[in-house]
Amino acid sequence: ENGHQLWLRYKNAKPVTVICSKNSPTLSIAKQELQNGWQGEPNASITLTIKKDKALKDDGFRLSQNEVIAATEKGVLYGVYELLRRQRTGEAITGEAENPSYQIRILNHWDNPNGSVERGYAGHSIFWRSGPDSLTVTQNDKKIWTEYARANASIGINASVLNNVNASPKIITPEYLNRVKAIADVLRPYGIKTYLSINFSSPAILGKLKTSDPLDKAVIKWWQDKVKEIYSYVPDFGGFLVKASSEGQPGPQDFGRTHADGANMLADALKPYNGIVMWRAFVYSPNDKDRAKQAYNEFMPLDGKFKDNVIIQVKNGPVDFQPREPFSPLFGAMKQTSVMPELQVTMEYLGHDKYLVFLSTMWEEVLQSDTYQQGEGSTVARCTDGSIYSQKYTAMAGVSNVGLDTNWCGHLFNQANWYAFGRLAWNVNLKSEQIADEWLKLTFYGAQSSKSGEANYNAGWNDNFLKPVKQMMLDSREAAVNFMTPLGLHHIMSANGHYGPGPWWAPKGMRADWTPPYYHQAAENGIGFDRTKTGSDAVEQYHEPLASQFNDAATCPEKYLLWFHHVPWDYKLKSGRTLWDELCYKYDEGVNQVRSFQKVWDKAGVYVDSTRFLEVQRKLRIQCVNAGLWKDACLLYFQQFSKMPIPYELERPVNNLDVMMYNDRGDGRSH
Ligand code: BDP
Repeated sequence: ENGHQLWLRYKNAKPVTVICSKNSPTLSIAKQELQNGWQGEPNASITLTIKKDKALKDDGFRLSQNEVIAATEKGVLYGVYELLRRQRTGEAITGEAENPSYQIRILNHWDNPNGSVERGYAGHSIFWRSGPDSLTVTQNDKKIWTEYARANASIGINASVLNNVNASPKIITPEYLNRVKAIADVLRPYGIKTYLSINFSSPAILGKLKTSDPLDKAVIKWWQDKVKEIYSYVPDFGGFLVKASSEGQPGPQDFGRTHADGANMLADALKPYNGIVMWRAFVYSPNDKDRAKQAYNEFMPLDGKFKDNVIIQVKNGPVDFQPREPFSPLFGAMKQTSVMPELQVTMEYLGHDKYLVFLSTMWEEVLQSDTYQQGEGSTVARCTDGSIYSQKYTAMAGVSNVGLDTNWCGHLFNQANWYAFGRLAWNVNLKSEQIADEWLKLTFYGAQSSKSGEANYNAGWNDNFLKPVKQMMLDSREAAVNFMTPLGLHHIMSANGHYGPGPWWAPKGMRADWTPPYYHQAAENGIGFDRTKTGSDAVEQYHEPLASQFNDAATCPEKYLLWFHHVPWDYKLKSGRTLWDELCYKYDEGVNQVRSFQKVWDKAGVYVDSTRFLEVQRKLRIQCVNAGLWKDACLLYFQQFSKMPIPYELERPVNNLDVMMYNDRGDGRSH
């Protein structure tokens, strides 16, 4: 047991006959999956039917005990995976039509051509590697790509961007396109379309043109030719993901043009092939007073100016994938432009491969946030899935956490985040409780109990296992918020590693908006970023009643308090405690929560095979040590400003501030 099988553990399958009048690579996969994983009546027969059905969208399906009906082959495949999933989890098989919430359910791989993965914590890239024969496609490559494709298809993911948004221009040169083609050929039968991130300066760098100005005729022609060339390798190529004029990446602004000029030029080149542009709104410049406002300020004036095959890809929060942020105010505000959420599956700011954090609850919180943009109920989900605004394309992106590690994701429980992303992109209204339940039942299906030594086909279903472990997953994100960034604090991680605590980190000459003190603003008069009307006025970017609610410390949800307000240390919170005391309580609670997860896991261990059990146990220990460091670092550092005692009923810090600061070498790994 090494976790490599993910949630697809086909143990103890029963014989089944599959009837399907058509044949194709996709349908063969569907048949094979049924034969390998059937858990229904032994010797039953099941029919795969492709037919038009008004209630079914392209990828949708309808299930019964012995039939999968869909309008397309892909739909059949999704139906088969759903049927097999239900057989293993024991969920009822009902005849309702099931359709995906978003048309494009896409993973963004931040993989570099040399095989490294930006913010990847699970080993090297599955697509790229360094070395002399780095572009040779091996049997091993194909094997891992097939397994990857299958895992994605099983949860409805139908698109992948194969390279980093900080894109190397060479990705669209012929030698790399050969490999892209090889990957696309493996992904295709699983219903997955291939996309690439491009570098906006490619015309100058690769084509040796004088400029990459999107309005320059030669540049336009260069991209048209390049797109044509790409489609000759990958006839169903999906399109481009673009990070432009952001964090040092080239973009249209280098030439005095707008994001719309840049995006539309590429969109026009892709249009004849039905390709699309996913243009990222992750932009901010060093000099602005409030980084959180900038994407909105730059993009709102462009609303309505984008072509219909452009989607603006917006990170869930206005700053950057923090453990907790309010939703980005761009959701719902851009009314004449297609917008898609970008979630981060890889745990850049949430403990890498070391912490157990089930991200589904965080995404659910964002997706179900009400923007009020079209009255009550205008949730982020409804503003992006086509329910409120008509979008030609709807999509949801997740920054992938997959690498060459045997268990794919570094931490076994990080697999649950990959799973949750796929499930939410398929059904944006699923509850995290349901997703955790499914994942546990599937991931521990047939697990060998270290107590009885037997493979227990009900391991995941045993209430002694399922209930507490599920609760641990559901509590895990709030625990991380508590011991890292409670009450609306954000971006106080150490330097570039974004892992351990670093509220002090501010080297001379560093861009202020890359340092924690910019965000926490701790001083003798209090702590927090003033984004009220008298501060940076970021509240104004939200629709009423949110703008007023966030603007007033008394009505601002406490979980966002220090996001929107600079509050005196003795400010009274709803609990009756002062802000300082509450902060101490939150950090302490976070540590205690992780301690309690250790107990939950140790107790549940008897139902799990020992390898996976021990691995998670080890990681929980690391998380505990780290949670303690977070608490001690933040409390002792902030105490220099609050000058108030840590409430005496709480455990005292056990690490000294000067030692922690000394040990922080900026890579976030020093602890
Ligand atoms: C930040 C990451 C950086 C990414 C950037 C992005 O630290 O590595 O390149 O986001 O999303 O969170 O472009």
